[in-house]
Amino acid sequence: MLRLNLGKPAKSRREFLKTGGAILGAGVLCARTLGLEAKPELPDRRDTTGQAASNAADYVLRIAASAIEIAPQRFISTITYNGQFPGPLLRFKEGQAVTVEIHNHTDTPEQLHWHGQKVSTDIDGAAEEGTPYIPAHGMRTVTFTPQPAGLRFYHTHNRGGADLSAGQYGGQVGPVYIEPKNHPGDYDREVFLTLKEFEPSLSQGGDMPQDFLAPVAKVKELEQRGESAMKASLGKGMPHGFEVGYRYFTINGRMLGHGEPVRVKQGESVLFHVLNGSATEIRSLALPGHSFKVVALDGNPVPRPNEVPVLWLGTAERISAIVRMTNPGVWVMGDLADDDRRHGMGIVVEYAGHKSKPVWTPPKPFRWNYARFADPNRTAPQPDETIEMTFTKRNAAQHGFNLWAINEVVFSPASMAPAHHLLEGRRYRIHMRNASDDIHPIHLHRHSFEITKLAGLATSGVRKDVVMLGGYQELDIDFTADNPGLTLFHCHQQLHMDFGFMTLFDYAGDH
Ligand SMILES: [Cu+2]
Repeated sequence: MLRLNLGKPAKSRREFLKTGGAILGAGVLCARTLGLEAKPELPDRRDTTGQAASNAADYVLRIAASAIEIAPQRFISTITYNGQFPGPLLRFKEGQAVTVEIHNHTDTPEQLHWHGQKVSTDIDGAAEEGTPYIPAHGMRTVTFTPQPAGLRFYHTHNRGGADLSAGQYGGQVGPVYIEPKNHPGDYDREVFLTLKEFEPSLSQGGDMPQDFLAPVAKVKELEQRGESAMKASLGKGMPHGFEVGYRYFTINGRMLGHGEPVRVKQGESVLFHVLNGSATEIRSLALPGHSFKVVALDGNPVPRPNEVPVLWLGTAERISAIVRMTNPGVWVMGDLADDDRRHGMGIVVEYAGHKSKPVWTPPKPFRWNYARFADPNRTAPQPDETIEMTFTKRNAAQHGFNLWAINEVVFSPASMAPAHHLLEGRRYRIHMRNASDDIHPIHLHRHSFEITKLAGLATSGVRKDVVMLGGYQELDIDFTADNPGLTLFHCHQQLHMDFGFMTLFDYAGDH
């Protein structure tokens, strides 16, 4: 029996159970292991390990090595939050302060990053910004006001480097839902899905999907630059740099067919909150015979909700989408990559009264375009300043690992001087140019940004905190400098961020 702790005090315990029911139904972990059915109410501020939480904590998270059962009798040993995968769903209320106690039962100092939230550098969970570590075998209590509303998440911000048991390669990922003050309410219930691979290994050259993004406008100059650099390094006898592959694929910690299905009724509308919790992979998701009405990207409502046959999510991206259950049967909701789906990347959707072998049929080819959800009648305001960034790859330059540079600077813990200086209140545009053939899920900490130009086409109204930039393409994002303090900007692909793909902003007056 796994020992798990949910760490929710009595006052909001019932609420957690209510909302947690949705994920349990979707097969996060069975109620047996969570002990939820047996003990619906906790007697006091203790988590289920019997350890007392201090007075003020609304939630307790415990970082520790544990076993998770991804299929019957198939156990993964990894670092988790509270002994489960994903970590417990933390439900916050927009604008209502919350206190979280984070215990670190490992030998490694930890950073817990509140991804997608507008918090201070002291809370954010990035050593580069100066957030204090949660000491090994120690703890840290953080109090902050959750914002903005919507689907966020928490994850470790430790570096993995060449160590594929560290960083986000393990099980340190959990969803956060910040309830908006006013609910849209056009659905019957919510289901949270966290997509995650386990047992990573290195290979030379990968098979990442490259051709699903739209619009496509490869920039000749970037392509020539990237290809000549690659040719030069291969010509010197260098192999391709390392990529990461995985043995097991899961949704909510269970391989396809081995968890509880998502149980639905004909006619109901289910709001899926999908989180790509992968360290390195881009994921897709389709449900045969159904479409997804995308209502939010990275937790932020989109100006133009729109139906799509497939969801695509770069590392750390989130999509909230409503599915109308109008096609009774038993279906596989899964990744388009046959290999990954066969190794677990999917979950069964089962209509009430139907029992049969789950059916998978691939959707028609479909390209993912953020602008589909944009506001067609709005033009983004002009920025006060534009920051130019070019991303380059140095093939296999460090012990077989690719190094990554922003404007020719490879970020390293030894050289962390902020490269860009912000003035509070100004609107900045980052003009990003990708001189590599990889897709990069680009992330800005502590701020939301607006996509303002996609492959040469102006767009407006889509606000995110991670965006995929296609190979040899250009992309503009705008943000308002409204949260002073050091601010990290990086590719969220763990292998890229760990090997240089990072930079820091600071604000005038920070020092
Ligand atoms: Cu990248």
